Amino acid sequence: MLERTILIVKPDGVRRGLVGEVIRRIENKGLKITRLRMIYPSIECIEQLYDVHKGKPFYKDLIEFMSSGPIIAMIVEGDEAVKVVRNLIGSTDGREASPGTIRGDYALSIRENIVHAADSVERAEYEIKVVFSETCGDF
Ligand code: FUP
Repeated sequence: MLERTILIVKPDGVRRGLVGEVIRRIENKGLKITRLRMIYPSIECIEQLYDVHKGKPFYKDLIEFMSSGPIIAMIVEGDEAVKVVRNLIGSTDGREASPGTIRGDYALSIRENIVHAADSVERAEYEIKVVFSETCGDF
């Protein structure tokens, strides 16, 4: 089933120069990047992106980290793109993520884990609306 999802290179991924590496893996897999935007996101935008985590112990640090610098947001399309991209990024904690995944190969932290991707078709549509809106941030 053809799907679209959102993939974000987080501030640590941008700072570490991993944008090209993330894009290469998406393209090598055969997925298509149909939109791409660099944004310095506002706190409000990140709060909307992570609305499901509001109230959790790590929420404040997560919001602070995600709005600490520019991010790269992409819309990625392909057969079962939601699941395929989630498999490419690996599990949340970089220390646990399998080698061969983006987090498994580049992250050693649960917070600074290089990338974000939506976990369902419904969340993808919601997150695309949030991040690709004019008010998410500039440049
Ligand atoms: P994921 O969908 O893999 O990005 O993971 P979650 O939705 O569970 O978590 C979203 C983000 O919250 C993670 F990328 C990093 C942060 N987080 C923490 O900082 N500490 C935690 O214990 C869990 C998540």
